[in-house]
Amino acid sequence: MDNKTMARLLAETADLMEIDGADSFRIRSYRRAAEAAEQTTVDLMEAAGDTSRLMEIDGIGKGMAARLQAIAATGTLPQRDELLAKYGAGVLELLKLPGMGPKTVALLWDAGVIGSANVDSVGQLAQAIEAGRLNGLPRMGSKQIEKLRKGIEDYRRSAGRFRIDVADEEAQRIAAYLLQFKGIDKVVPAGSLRRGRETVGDLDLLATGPACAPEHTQAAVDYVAAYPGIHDIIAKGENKVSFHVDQGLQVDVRLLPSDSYGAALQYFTGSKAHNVALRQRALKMGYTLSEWALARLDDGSTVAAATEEEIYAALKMDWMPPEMRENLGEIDAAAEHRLPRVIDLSGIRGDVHMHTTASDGHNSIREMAEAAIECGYKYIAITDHSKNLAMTNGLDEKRALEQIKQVRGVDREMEGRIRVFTGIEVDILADGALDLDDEVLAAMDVVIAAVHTRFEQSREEMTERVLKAIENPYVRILGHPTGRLLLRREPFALDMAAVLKRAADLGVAMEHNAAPERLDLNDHDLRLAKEMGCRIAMSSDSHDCRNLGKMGYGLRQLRRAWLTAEDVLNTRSAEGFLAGLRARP
Ligand code: DGT
Ligand code: CA
Ligand code: CA
Repeated sequence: MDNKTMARLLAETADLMEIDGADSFRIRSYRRAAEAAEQTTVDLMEAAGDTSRLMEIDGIGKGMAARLQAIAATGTLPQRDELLAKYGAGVLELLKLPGMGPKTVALLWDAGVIGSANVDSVGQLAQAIEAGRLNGLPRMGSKQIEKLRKGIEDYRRSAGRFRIDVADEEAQRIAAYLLQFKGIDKVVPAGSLRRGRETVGDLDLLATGPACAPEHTQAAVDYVAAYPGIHDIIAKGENKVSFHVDQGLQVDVRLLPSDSYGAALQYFTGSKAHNVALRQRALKMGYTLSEWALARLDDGSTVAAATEEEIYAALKMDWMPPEMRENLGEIDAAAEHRLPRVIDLSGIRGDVHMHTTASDGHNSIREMAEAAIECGYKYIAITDHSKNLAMTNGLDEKRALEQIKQVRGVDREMEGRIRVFTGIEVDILADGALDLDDEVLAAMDVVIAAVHTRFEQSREEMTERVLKAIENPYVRILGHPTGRLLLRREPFALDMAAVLKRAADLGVAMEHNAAPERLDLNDHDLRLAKEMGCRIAMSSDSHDCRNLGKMGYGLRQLRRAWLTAEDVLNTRSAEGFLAGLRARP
């Protein structure tokens, strides 16, 4: 253990004692000792056996010398462990948020915002902020709360996972840079990004080409390490460079010879669980599988290495899309040649959730229709917000009826180039009633019902609320069914199985909201929805015509759920789509 770590343990103990309301004199002696440990040139581990040597250090008395000796002997302090057990290890994470000191943590603790035994105190705080439970607490003005919210966002960006779109855009920038190097021919993402996971822990990029041949990689490695977006380099090896980019995302770039490229791609795509299961299968067949090759166990000769297809074929399996590689049954399915043909982007023929300038969108109905034609769509639905969402300028009954006329007008003017359906994203009120009269809903093609407020309701209340909403006979799609915002707002509590079951009975489709900050329903619940017999409608939820057509990240989630084109309503023709929605009363 180095001096810095010992200093940190003392400082953390001081913070925990302050949260606990300990005597300020004692807290100060810990803080002073922490500073002394940080500053001193004495190696504390080495000096730990000699109390008088420790006490010679300015700021360390007899008590603190004993604490340092305890740390040296055990790696921790009993005081620290006790307080961590009381307040939960997550409070140390909380303290890293900007503007968050021990006093504020104590305040949150006393108010019940954070609880013991919870390691995710930051998550608890984020939920409390979203639910408005910080409002009215002492010293918690709206500015302070906003600062905390922003701080959590930043913290998660730097310490945790990153949204798939953020990682993907970074991957594209790095790939464009690498491809400028002579001798790098191909750059592809591996890891969780290639599998299409909604968030990415770190970015794995594989590069190949003549410049990546073993023993000749130095120039290419140097080139990678000179990427202008690098914040700091973590490691630079013979064929690998790891670094952080400015926003905190870690990137691992590997340079690989083309003859083992397939094995590396397979290995680094993962998932770990898929690889473990695959390696077991290989062993049973007398092979060993590594990042270099599938090889024979007896003489080590290579069986397959250049492409993924060859490796899977040698294991007597069908190749499968990376999105399916989570060890959720795909290994057996591939061995028995019964993998489903998962949906691809070319199957999407329409987008049925979007906003215009009537509520909080940026473009007119006509502009959205023209943009959708550019995307190759055959139909769209215009679904602005309803009046309860005043900040979005949501439509009341009168405006909604006017908009129906406008949409029908644009639909006629399009002269069959595209169909434009009428619709609304009607707000589900706190008690499950809908925000617009039934007569208005009855006049529309696509009624999406969605929760936008009171996310903090109990699981029972929320389930009852959503179930009541879909009982309304005009509701045809349940929009972003969990209300989550990735890395920002947790899904609300909901008995998903009960909702899916009732929706399947009623013929209400589940939305997959493909906006990368939502991706709602998630892959797991999409799978469940299919099992329960629900239909799925994927939508962009565009507020801008430039976002139309961006359903790629959503599509990845559908593929992760093993959905086929038949499971998704907007793979159908305009008439087929309407016919697939719940029948009107
Ligand atoms: P992430 O980064 O947390 O979003 O998830 P991944 O899946 O990208 O994980 P990562 O970056 O740790 O590793 C990339 C891939 O490398 C992983 O999906 C499978 C492979 N891999 C890494 N470590 C191991 C391991 O210990 N055993 C096996 N079989 N494969 C591994
Ligand atoms: Ca990764
Ligand atoms: Ca990695």
